[in-house]
Amino acid sequence: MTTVQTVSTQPYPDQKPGTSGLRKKVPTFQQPNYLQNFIQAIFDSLDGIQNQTLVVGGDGRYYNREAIQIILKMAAANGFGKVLVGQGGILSTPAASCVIRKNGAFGGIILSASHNPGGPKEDFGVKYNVSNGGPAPEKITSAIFDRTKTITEYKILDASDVDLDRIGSTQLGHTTVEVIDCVADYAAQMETLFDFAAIQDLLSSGNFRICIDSLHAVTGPYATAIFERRLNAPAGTVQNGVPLEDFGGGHPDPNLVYAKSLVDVMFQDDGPDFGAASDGDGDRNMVLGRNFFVTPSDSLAVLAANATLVPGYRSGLTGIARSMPTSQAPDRVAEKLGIECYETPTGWKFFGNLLDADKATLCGEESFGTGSNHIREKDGLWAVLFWLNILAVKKQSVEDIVKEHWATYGRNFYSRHDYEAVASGPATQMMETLRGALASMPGQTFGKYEVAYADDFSYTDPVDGSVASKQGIRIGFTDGSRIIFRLSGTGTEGATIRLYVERYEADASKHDQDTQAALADLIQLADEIAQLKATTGRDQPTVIT
Ligand code: VG1
Ligand code: CO
Repeated sequence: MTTVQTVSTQPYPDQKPGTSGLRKKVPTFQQPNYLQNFIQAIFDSLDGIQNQTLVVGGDGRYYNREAIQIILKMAAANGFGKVLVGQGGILSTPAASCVIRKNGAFGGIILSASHNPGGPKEDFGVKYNVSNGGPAPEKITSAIFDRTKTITEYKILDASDVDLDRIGSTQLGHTTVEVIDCVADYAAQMETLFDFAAIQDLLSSGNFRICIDSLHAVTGPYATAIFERRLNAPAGTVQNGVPLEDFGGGHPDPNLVYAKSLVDVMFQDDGPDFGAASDGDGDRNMVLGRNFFVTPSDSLAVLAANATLVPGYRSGLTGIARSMPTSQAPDRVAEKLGIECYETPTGWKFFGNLLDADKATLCGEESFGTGSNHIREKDGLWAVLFWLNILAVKKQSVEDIVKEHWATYGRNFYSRHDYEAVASGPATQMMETLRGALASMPGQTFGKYEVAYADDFSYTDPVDGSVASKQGIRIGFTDGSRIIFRLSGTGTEGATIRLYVERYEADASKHDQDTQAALADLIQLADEIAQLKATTGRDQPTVIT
């Protein structure tokens, strides 16, 4: 017998979703009813869930399985007709988006804190995706937050746990729970977009080696199935391919600092020709050539410029979209192609309307996120396959492709500096002080730089007219250079300040400079303007990319 229990509860004040869902330390989520409150708040904020289908899965981090059992029983008690859950509780973020779309689901709950570390004392997260497969827009996340502040009870089925490891259906009350292969739908979709035969030829040609690093996070099973099994890459191509609850103690964040295991393989003279890493939930990618790092902003620009070489994009792009702090390299490609390049706030949720309205085909963020209209999330392995498809057609090295791109379009030198886990008070104060100084900045000169505009970025969605304000402080100079300051909306400890710096260089003879050297005066200027070092008490950023 299974009965619906109605349990009384009290609101928690801190359940406001950030850039991508609610992220907190595991012990916070383990407080009595903490997860239950948030899940019930999600269900209460949605209209018409009765008999609908819900998709559930996560990146396999610590607390994933316990959370899924709770969510399944709550989904059943709240009247969903069917719940699709990835085997072992696993679904990468892009795979979840794919499964939601393919099955016409009402929405999905993805359990992940993405690039944040996992483990009993580390991070956990919950995000809700809507029926287009994409992150819930702000209208919904605000409604969820409002609901968490007034919640008094939640509903849960009194039933035994579902076996998450066995593929097949079970009944939870009136709800069918179907455990599905977590890779199949996703891998099948990739085959429709890319020329697998050409990539397979490249990988078996004997003179092209790749290394895929899953950083012990969710892409392990996906990468192994796609690269080693379908594309016949040698066993061992995927390293750190077994998802671990604590990601082996590392940050599952594909950048030059945290993906050191990949960097070590790629930055040597006889290293592989192509390398890539992905993050905790599989939506990010870092692409490397031998001894060569591809900036995510450049990666988006290169994919856009070469899109018609790839079957899924043969007929061209309707437009490109990038987040505001992403470099303007994609804008140059859009200009040449005669298409629009949209500039949105940070966070994938802002791309959803543009993709649904077919205003953009490719989207990207400087934070190693790239994706397209095939789903409504960024997609790490999709970007890797896109690169491999281009490499299979062009038969050039990664480095040559990027350098040729710079020679054609000019180079946008670009870097992001993160000051992680700094004190919240001073960081917020720093942003306030900057905000106060913006009005007087235009026209001022700093060394050779003259300020053309200075504002706090505000975005009006061209499809539904919704407005997002206070999305990052931008100081733009007359030569097109930019300095941007934002506070992260995904951290769980203190504040994280992000500084983004960009400078355009048309002269190809200057494209080989080291990025930090090429940006040194702007970085120095950013410190003078914002007093970053004084505010944070640090003389170095935590991470430079
Ligand atoms: C960061 C990135 C942003 C990305 C977000 C979620 O947000 O900057 O571009 O969309 O993480 O990505 P923030 O607010 O910390 O700067 V993921 O891969 O964590 O879902
Ligand atoms: Co992620």
